[in-house]
Amino acid sequence: MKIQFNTTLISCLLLSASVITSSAHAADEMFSTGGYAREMHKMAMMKALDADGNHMVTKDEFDNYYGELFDALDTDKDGSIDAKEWVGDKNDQKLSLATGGYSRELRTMKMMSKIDTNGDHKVTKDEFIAYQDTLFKAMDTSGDNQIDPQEWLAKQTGNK
Ligand SMILES: [Ca+2]
Ligand SMILES: [Ca+2]
Ligand SMILES: [Ca+2]
Repeated sequence: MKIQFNTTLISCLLLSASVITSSAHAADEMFSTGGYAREMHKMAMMKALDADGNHMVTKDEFDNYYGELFDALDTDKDGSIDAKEWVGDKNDQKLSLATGGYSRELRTMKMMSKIDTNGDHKVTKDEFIAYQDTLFKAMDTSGDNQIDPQEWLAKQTGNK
């Protein structure tokens, strides 16, 4: 009986360890392109999201920013971003809300397919916000619902 209990306990521990490992792996390898992660983790992007300029990005600031970014990408305002809207004009991909580097790395088909979770070649606001929500949680390593500069610059979400 005692042995069985220990075995159960060990398999529980192993299971939780593998869950942690696979989510870290997901964040690192599957979550974004390396170029996207590199541009996202720059201070200039933190400044773009930190609306009140207090050097912390709260969940509200994050959500507001990505709500506005979605609206900027959904140029025909039909509630979803199709491939044409996503990529934009090749010669003018810069979003006024973001840095040029970030705009360029976001507006790739590779990033679109990562965010288009049901694969219908349209990114709805729900898909967009769900992706950003996962990103926020990955960046907020302390779990206090805001991202400080140290967390922002951390090399964790594929930022190699
Ligand atoms: Ca702030
Ligand atoms: Ca649209
Ligand atoms: Ca979709």
